[in-house]
Amino acid sequence: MKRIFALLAVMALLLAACGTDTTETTEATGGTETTEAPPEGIQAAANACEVGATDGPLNLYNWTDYIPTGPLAEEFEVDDLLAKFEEEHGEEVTLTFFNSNEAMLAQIDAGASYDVVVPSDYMVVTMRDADLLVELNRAAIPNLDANIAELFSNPGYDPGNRFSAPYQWGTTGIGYLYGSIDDTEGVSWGVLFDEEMAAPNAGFISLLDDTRETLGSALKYLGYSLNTLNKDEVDEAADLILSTNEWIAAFNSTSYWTLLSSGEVNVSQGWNGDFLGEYDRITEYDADGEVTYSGYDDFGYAIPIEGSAAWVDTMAIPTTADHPCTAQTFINFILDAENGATLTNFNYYASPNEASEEFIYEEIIEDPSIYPVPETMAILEFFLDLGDMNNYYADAFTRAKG
Ligand code: N2P
Repeated sequence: MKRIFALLAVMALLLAACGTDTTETTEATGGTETTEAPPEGIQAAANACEVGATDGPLNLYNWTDYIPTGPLAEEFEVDDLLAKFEEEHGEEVTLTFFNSNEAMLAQIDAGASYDVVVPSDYMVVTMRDADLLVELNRAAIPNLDANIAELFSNPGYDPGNRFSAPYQWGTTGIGYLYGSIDDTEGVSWGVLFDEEMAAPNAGFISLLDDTRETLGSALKYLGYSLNTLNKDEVDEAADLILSTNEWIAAFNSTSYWTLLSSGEVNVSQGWNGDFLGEYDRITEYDADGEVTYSGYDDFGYAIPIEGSAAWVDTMAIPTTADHPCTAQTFINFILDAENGATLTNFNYYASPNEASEEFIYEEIIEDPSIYPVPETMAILEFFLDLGDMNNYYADAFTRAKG
């Protein structure tokens, strides 16, 4: 457990900084109480919800395969959390997947109604500043104050967790087939972005289809911040990605882990839990439960030496929600100690839920690809909301995809 405390100390510094960006997007926090009219509509409805209350079915909008349910929950031998919620609270859940923060934002912006969405840290800032999020009613979500590690209770992107509750946190890196890249001790982003280093795997490489992530990794490779507001640097990163069109197989955020395990790619940019969960899923056991084949023998995960991204994904209630009480009851349900552990035991992402730790599998807590060592944490950067530069990044990424 000692190792985790050292890691958390580094993480604390990173997280506290992750809202203090160079744009002016965070200034609204804290100054609203005295001047604003009493809340109306969805905010008033959310404020009136009592703990455990429901007001209709739950419409959940989440990243692909990011919550255990259906056949995948069975395969991973963990609780089906949606079925469990339905059973405990008597409300049906509809789950829809999205593939990037920006795709989710576009839907909410266009008025699509969801009760709970799962934005990453920087997107909480974007959505809050666009008045797209309901302020959480803490009385209806007691687990937010009771169970969340102190480190995650006052993050820079959302001081005091007023608009968001942390869901999982993780890193961005490279999943690879052993033997496909030379130096597995010091993997460089060059295996994706540099023509010569990528050559042995040409046609067997995938990149995320994600404005901030894909540009972010290219920026890191070039030695820049993944939050740079310098247009020349963003252009340079976009040009670099454009050049990879010669040797990559796909931009993919939704099934890259199976592309890797099935041999369609050898090297892939992606999120740690998606890779590690897949390596576990393909592990085989005999009748006595002994491992006969381990995915970890064939595949690895690395955070490149040039540095990379760390992120916190959160649960939030968009102002388009129809069922704010069910939404808050669901958030409280996910923040339960055992349910939070189920999430991590399925996702292979680290948990912000301190009360969950005793229920998380030992091998996950001990895995430095999931709970990184402090030296690794020190080369990670959180994404910040870019304010006026958001569109510039979006256009650059469109251009980069060719
Ligand atoms: C879901 C992974 C989502 C993590 N497959 C993105 N921050």
